[in-house]
Amino acid sequence: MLKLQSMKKILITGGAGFIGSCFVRQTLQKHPDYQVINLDALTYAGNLETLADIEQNPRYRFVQGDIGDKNLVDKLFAEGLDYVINFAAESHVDRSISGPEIFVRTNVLGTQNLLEAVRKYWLPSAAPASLAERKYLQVSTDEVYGSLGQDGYFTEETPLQPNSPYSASKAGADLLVRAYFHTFGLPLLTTRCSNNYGPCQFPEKLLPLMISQALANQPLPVYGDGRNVRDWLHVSDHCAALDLVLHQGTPGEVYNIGGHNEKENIYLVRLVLRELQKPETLIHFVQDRPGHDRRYAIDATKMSRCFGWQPRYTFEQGIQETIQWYIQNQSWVDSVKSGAYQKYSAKGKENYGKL
Ligand code: NAD
Ligand code: TDX
Repeated sequence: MLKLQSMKKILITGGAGFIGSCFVRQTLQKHPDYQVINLDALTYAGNLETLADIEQNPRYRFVQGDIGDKNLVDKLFAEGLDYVINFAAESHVDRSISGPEIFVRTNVLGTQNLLEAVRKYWLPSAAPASLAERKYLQVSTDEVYGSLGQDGYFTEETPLQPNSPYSASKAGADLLVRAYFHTFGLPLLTTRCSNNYGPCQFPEKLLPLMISQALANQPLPVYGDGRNVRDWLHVSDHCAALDLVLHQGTPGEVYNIGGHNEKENIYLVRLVLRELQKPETLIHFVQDRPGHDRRYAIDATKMSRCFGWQPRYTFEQGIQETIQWYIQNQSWVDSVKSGAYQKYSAKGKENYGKL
């Protein structure tokens, strides 16, 4: 077993969220020679209960804090980081419509703060060889491309045409990554993924919300005509793709990640009701989301061409497993909805004090 000092260090921001927590767990399993630092502000969407099983792992450390906090981010970079992967974000489109400001602060300015630290700590001292071994990966979304008509796919060359404050803030961050690569020659990568599903997703997003409502025999609110299309990918397939890009990707490049599982929302909602043996009378068509993108579909051929990546989950298997997970983990859903998980934050604060 390697000593902690000789291990590689990876900073995972937003590691207490839905996708970040999956990536934290995957990294600890897949890279026994890595130390993981999870920097997360524990907003309403961050939940350490999700990571309770690994909190005693000596290769794992949690730091509660904001990616926009210059002093804190500087301290972490000063410890010597080999990899940084940025999941930290405000991630819900509806919240960006009711309150855009925090989206700009976290998603744009927070990312810029991380990029400044990369510039400050990785550029001046780094010999070209060590710079080449270091990587920063910005986890972005297909929503930056805007909306598709009935046909076609988003490729990495599709122009950015974000339509919501959320997607505009993610696009802003993507453009900063692009600019910091071109201007400063930093080892920066960007991925853009389609809609994720799987365990531990906050129950404001379509699938966990619909499961939770159906289990409680409450109305399932479907926006507009329910025929908007999303391209679904299991969270563990997304994380496996991110690990490949982080280690084998070419700096300056963008990689699209998607599952080729285009489904209308109403199809997914009916599937949930069938699996749970609940009546379709629970479906309530409600007022549409303002600026609601009609269709997303990702062309992920670059990922398979460059790295041989393919999703492991079929849509059917992944959705069934996910529905079962929510049935068996209703206490997790109740806990994050009620905010009871905040008790775990106290531990994080102690950790932060130890910096
Ligand atoms: P999430 O909302 O579940 O988690 C976000 C995490 O970031 C939370 O733990 C939260 O506490 C933390 N956070 C928020 N603001 C912070 C700040 N200022 N400093 C530090 N931590 C902060 O989001 P998610 O669904 O896991 O998404 C993760 C990333 O992946 C986001 O960048 C999102 O844009 C991107 N993405 C998500 C999807 C999806 O379908 N969920 C698809 C493509 C890309
Ligand atoms: O109550 C609802 N009713 C409904 O019809 C909710 C919450 C959503 N919807 C619709 C809107 C979308 O067409 O379902 C679809 C999916 O909605 P969300 O789960 O809010 O996801 P989306 O807006 O597609 O964005 C997601 O995918 C890309 C994530 O939230 C983003 O973080 C990610 O970047």
